[in-house]
Amino acid sequence: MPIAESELILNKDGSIYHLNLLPDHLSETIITVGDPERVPSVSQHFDSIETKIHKREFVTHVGYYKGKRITVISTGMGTDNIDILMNELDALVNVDLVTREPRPLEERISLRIVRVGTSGSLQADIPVGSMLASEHAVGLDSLMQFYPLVETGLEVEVATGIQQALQLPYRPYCVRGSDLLREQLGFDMVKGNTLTCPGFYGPQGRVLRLDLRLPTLIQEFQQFRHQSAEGEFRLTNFEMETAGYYALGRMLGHEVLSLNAIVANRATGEFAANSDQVVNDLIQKTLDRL
Ligand code: R1P
Ligand code: URA
Repeated sequence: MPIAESELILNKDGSIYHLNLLPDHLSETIITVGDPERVPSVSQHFDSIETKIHKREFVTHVGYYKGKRITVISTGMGTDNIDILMNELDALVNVDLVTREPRPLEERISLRIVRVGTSGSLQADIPVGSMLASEHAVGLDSLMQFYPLVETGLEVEVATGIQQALQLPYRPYCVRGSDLLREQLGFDMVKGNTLTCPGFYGPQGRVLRLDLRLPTLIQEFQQFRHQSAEGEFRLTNFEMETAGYYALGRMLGHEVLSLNAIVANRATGEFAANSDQVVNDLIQKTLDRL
């Protein structure tokens, strides 16, 4: 059955609705960033830029880095945007946009998607300036209320433990990212478990003028531990997209890794004076290892 025009929306030139891209614009390896202004910070390293396209917060540059074709796309902030990004990227490679039919299983393509983002450390021993590769992500957002994500026993245990510690009215979701990509790109980085939050302030325990429902939120996150045969699990850092990437990547069959430049430390109260440098170093390292 072809997918209806209202469900898979294409622009007049045949490109996909929000990303504004055609299948030819995608390389197998895609770098994603939150900030649209970070896209040129990546593509400035390219040998040549083939295409520049933008719509809303989705800015895309396609080019070559040391002979390898790379697509870099900005997503804006939050897992609601990651829902759009991942579904549209997948449709570009795994749906025939002319017949509107999903491709048969044997023709499905698995993309390699690497998020290069900023993040706040939760632990004093992960200082600003660190680079962190997310092994697991825990989603405090509501995206997975709408998809049948299958979690492992450990993932369910961790998510249930966090729900209890924070007295949350719902269970978060927990997903492991690509070990393959982490070993390739993040082998010398801090291995972390990332909390994906549906906001920057209250959901990450920041108090400006509003009190928090749970005043000890930050301490609960910092002190949370789960023991299993795989060892001790602790939460390491805050951001706003990784769990959405990992969950949708698992369900759609793509390899996904989140790399984090630690620009804030919530245990010590520091913000990196050289945050742009930290991000640029992470971009350079990622490009060189892809
Ligand atoms: C908040 O400042 C934003 O920074 C982090 C968070 O995930 C959120 O999107 O990532 P980016 O720097 O990639 O946007
Ligand atoms: N991004 C976040 O979401 N939180 C931080 O503390 C820093 C960057």
